[in-house]
Amino acid sequence: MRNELNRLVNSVSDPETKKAFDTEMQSFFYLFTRYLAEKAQSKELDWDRIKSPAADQIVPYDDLPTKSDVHALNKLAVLKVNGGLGTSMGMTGAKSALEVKDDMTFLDLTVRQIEHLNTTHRVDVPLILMTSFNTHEDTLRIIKKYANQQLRITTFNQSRYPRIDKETLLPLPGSATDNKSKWYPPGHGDLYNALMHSGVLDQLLAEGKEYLFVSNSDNLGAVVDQRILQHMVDANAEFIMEVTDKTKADVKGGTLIDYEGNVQLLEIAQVPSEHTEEFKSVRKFKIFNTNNLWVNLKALKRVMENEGMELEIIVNPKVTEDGASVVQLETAAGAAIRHFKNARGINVPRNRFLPVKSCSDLLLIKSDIYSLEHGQLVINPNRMFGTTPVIKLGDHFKKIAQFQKRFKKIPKIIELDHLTVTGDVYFGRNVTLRGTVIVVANEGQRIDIPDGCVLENRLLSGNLTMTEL
Ligand code: UPG
Repeated sequence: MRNELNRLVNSVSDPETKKAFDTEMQSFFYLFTRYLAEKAQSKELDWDRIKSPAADQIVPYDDLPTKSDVHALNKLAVLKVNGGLGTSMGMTGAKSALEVKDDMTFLDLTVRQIEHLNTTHRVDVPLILMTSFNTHEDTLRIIKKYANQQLRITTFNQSRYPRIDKETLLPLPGSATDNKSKWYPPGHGDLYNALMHSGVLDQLLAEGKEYLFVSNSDNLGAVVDQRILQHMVDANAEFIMEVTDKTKADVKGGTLIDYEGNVQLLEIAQVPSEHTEEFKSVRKFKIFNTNNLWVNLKALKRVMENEGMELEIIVNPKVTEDGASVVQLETAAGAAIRHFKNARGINVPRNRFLPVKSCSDLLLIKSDIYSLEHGQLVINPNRMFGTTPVIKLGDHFKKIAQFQKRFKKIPKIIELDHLTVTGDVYFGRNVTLRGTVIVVANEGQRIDIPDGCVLENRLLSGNLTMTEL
């Protein structure tokens, strides 16, 4: 592996690019050797030793101070991890470039949220975007239009690591400029390395920034919360992870656990297959990581310089477009929790976690259940119930292109409790769905819901018979 990596580095001629690439490959090599060592030791989590975190390790949101000092905001920067593609929704570009509401993308909404924060409090919180080689261009295209505005937006690229052949354990690319499909961004845990190597960490510290609020670019609920920031300052907590009560919808992601007295992150990708159902249930694991993280920047610099940010390796097996079986070694940002002093979880209300992981999530966010206020999603006051409807769109709606084709217009769902749609179904314009609606087109059949149709407590099945529920 080392020789192969040297060969990749030597394929670069520009000295500066070569140096940066060499650093990147060294970090990759370090991760790879750790992976080999763990593999050799068959180091695995002992499932029976996993416990829920102790009550004093998770602070309830209601216990946080209600008064906050605006000065702390001047020491804050906001960062969105934005290196991932929307592949699970069939997208080939950056997920954050998807239009989610009122013709605005995730990124546009984030910009509005921070502009509002800055004007309301007369502060200067900058927005930082971590991109990857996959998302950089999309991101620059969107933020270009904010170039002449007051909000400062900084972008930096995360690492690009070579995919590894599953059999030979050698890197897939033959040169530094080899095809995109032979490389991968190594997870959002790469944030800390990339912040340091890009010089952005030093730049923030030089500007007097002390706190960094990190979140997923697909979580529109992740707005700056002054109560959490104030708690961070008061408790001198170097790292905070916002967790929320786990629901059955929370399957793709991670939870906080107590493992031999240490609080640490457990991602679904680390769970042995025989325990995945247990992980998905809400019995053993009662909280979920929102990936809204608050990091003390001085402490981060200390950890990076003194001990290095070693994070649990997540092994992600994949098959490339050319059919090659590869392995990707990734890390998750929340795993950094064990490196910091006074680190803790805060159990936050659900409105701080509105992830868009599927087209079912997208339908909800685009619908009349939510409206926008300064880039923030707020539940429509006309919604009678405190909860949002459960939406289950079948495989025909999995990819974004299909979703857009199958909904000529997003239906009105303000009075909906539950929607299940399976099979080849198309929705016309101005459709209203109320109560529980189930639409099932059987194999070989197609259902077209006509324009203006109102479905209330209806089961609509293959032969278009309507049954009252
Ligand atoms: N991302 C990067 N670089 C990468 C991979 C992802 O910036 O190499 C970004 C991505 O753009 C997105 C965010 O990270 O904004 C989340 O990525 P994703 O791969 O969708 O992670 P999840 O499976 O959603 O899991 C994360 C946390 C998990 C948490 C969950 C909450 O790992 O612990 O429960 O987010 O949604």
